[in-house]
Amino acid sequence: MSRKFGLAIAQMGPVHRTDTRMQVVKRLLEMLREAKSRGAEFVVLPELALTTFFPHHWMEDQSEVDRFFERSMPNPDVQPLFDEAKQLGLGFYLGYAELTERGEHYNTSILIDREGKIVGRYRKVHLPGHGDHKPDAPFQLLEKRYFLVGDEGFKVWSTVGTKIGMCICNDRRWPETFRVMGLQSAEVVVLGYNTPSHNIHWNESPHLRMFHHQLLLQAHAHENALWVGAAAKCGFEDGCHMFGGSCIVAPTGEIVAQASTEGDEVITYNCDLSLGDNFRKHVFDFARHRRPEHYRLIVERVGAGDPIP
Ligand code: CDT
Repeated sequence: MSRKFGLAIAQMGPVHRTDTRMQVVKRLLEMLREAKSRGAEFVVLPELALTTFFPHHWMEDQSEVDRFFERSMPNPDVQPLFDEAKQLGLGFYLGYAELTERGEHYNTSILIDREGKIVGRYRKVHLPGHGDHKPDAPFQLLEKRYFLVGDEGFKVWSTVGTKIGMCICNDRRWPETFRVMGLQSAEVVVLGYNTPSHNIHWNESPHLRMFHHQLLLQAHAHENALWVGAAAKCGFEDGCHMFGGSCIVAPTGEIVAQASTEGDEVITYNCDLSLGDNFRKHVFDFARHRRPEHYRLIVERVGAGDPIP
């Protein structure tokens, strides 16, 4: 029997350095309303949705860095988002920079139920890029400088009528991210991302960047028999072009909805949560077919080493 879940992705065009949180939230409110009018029950917003993707720039003054972080959530700037979503009966995923009471900095996402309550938090585990200054690069990727590695792992929550897990951007490139959530019976995994169209390390065609994004999401969705919803922040932002390609991927591995612009754009799909059942019962029945005794190296080694004898 089919089980329907109205999933929406609210892709964002660029945020400008001079934009206030209130201006950004106004854009998000419009997209929440559009998502609702198209039958959505849950909306995915991007990574670091409230600000520019500031790790593209080197900053030495910590107070300048901290201006991109939220000290509490919800806070007065973001409260209208929580109020409107509750009013519309929508759950949502929001990515933002979190500064804790203990002064720790994380790249964080939260899961909000249809009553406007925060039910889950995820702190990004795979921080891409570098921590050192690369003044000659056209832009930088300083997540290792500005954020700590997330300390709460990959979790799955029973909420908004499904079992839903979260990750953030670079996490989508790692099979472990999705398998850990697949092993917690996730039916949906949602994420936000900011991905530059250009590679600062070697010459790579922009089309390959999009190809890898899609290839990985499609593979992880299928091999874990779950739905994936991915929301970009994209376009030219603060001197860096980031690709769009926000999408919804079915457990079959098919992209069923995809954004066509690099601006604010809502895409929706009425997902059948039971679509993964056949895969879970047969080809990807983990309990019957997985052989963890042969996967020990995955947790025993971090980097690649010599072949085992
Ligand atoms: N935000 C983020 O994690 N971006 C990285 C850029 C890496 S460049 C391939 C990403 O994996 O999309």
